[in-house]
Amino acid sequence: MTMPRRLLLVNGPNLNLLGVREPEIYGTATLSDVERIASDAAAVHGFDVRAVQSNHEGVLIDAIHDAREDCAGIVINPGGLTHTSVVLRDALTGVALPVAEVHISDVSQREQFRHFSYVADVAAVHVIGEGVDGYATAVDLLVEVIAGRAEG
Ligand code: DHK
Repeated sequence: MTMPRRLLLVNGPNLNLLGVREPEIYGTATLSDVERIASDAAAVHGFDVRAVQSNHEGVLIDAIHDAREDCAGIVINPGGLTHTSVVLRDALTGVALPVAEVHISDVSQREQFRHFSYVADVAAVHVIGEGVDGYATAVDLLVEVIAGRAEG
């Protein structure tokens, strides 16, 4: 099968509130802005993006499972599930697609409970603390990983 030229973009709980939520931490860009940033970055590489945001863990897991059908990789900001969710991690390992983990804020400089990520060692790419532009960086780096794996 030829490699699908599509990425799944996953944003977890509370990221629908981007733009109004703690702007001093997350900035003023909205979720729509984030999805456009990722789509524009992907388009440069000839990829499109399917975006999902949910406040419900199971919806995110179903979207990750569905990505097996038609996506070459996953860009994910799991929000607070980063620090709590074994099942989200298991979904990512289960589909075995390359993963880029994104955090808008620099979680290493915040509360101790944000320092641990269940996704970190599953992800091939980590972009942390670059604001919403980090989504474009994550797309660029993930496409490199995908291309490298396609070459074998
Ligand atoms: C977003 C969240 O919602 C938090 O729960 C994480 C992450 C950090 C971010 O920086 O994008 O701790």
